[in-house]
Amino acid sequence: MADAGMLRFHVPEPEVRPGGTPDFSNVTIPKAGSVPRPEVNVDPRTIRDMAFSIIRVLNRAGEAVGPWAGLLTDEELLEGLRHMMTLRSFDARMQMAQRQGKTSFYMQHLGEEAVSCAFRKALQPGDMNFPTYRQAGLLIADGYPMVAMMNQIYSNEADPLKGRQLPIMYSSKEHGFFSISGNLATQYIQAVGWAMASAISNDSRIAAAWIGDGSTAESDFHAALVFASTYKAPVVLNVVNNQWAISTFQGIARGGSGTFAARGLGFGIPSLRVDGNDYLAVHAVAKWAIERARRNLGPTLVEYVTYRVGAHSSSDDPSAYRPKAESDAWPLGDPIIRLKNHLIHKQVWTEQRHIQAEAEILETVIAAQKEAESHGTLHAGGKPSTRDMFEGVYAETPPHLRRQRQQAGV
Ligand SMILES: Cc1ncc(C[n+]2csc(CCOP(=O)(O)OP(=O)(O)O)c2C)c(N)n1
Ligand SMILES: [Mg+2]
Repeated sequence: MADAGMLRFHVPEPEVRPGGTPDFSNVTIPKAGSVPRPEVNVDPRTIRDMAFSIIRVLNRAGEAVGPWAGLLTDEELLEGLRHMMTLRSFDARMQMAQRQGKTSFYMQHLGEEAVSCAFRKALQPGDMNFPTYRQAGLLIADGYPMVAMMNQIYSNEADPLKGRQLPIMYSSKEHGFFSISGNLATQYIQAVGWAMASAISNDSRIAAAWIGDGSTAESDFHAALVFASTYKAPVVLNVVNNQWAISTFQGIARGGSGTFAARGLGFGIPSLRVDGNDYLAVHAVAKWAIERARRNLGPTLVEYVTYRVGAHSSSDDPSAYRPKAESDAWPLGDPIIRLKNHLIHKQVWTEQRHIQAEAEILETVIAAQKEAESHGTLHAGGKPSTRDMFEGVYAETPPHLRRQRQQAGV
């Protein structure tokens, strides 16, 4: 006991640093189709091992296999592919627009497109997401106009939020997309509260909470689990584990719990892990969890195992903290390529049609961008009125704001 009396604390270290060889050998990937699909009213105590596995549908050959397969038609899968391709194309154009000085800030979804695009298709109109900045696929897959998203990014005269939010922090009640909070994790407990309110008012709409791996370290996450489990709130508790929280690897927030899903077990919440780069698996698990919420069976925690291929945001340079080739080494592949290969395997898609679709989608995105830019960009063209700053916050403008508005002459 040489150390008696000398206390230490432990700081988890990532496996690899820049310059090192990427290593994901510690990520255990179960075979596609190998995880059973329990009934939605299963006793949570009997499926605790699901918090340590990964539900997968698409195998390496591009086949959909196992008990979670078979929920989507070819048309729905083709539509899903189009949504993911649209999001990727949108991201590329907006990232470029940021570099051109047309907006101050942008955040991409590269590699994570399946999570939000597939989840949206499992929801019903009226359900409410409490998203983070990494779920724009919820809007794209619900048909929210790209022009409106771009107007928000440019904070121009047609910005639905009138320049009052950081670019990419969209909001659309009609599309079930609650205003994004820049203060991470606050939306998690709000989602549980919204779900409880929906139940209190005998409504049928459920809520979906969203959080990143790093943000689960915030106390709001844990408070949300307390309320969700105690009151069996009709909510799906989503954790998107994309391995990174800016420059902090997921091991810091995960700490001693084996997985993020395992955090739910102490609360008696059924907790699943799913291959976040597998459109079919994400959709099937989302459907399962959403059905549980809708049938008053309580919350489900879902961890999406994925990888943030791009930089955290337009202000970040990942080469400072992780090997450049790390995303290539990620064992779950790319969500678009995997769905594309599946559809080619099913003979409803071809390489040629894919290339053609890429070009068509890019054209649509560019057309939307032209339209948005006709309403202004960060430094050029139309802007929201200064007056907007004073409106839409209070039902009745308080005297001190009225005075300030008069002083500003608007
Ligand atoms: C309460 C709070 N703390 C810190 C930040 C700064 N911040 C913004 S994004 C981010 C990383 C979040 O990582 P994660 O939750 O894994 O989500 P990801 O970006 O990977 O999707 C941090 C620390 C913040 N916005 N709010
Ligand atoms: Mg993260």
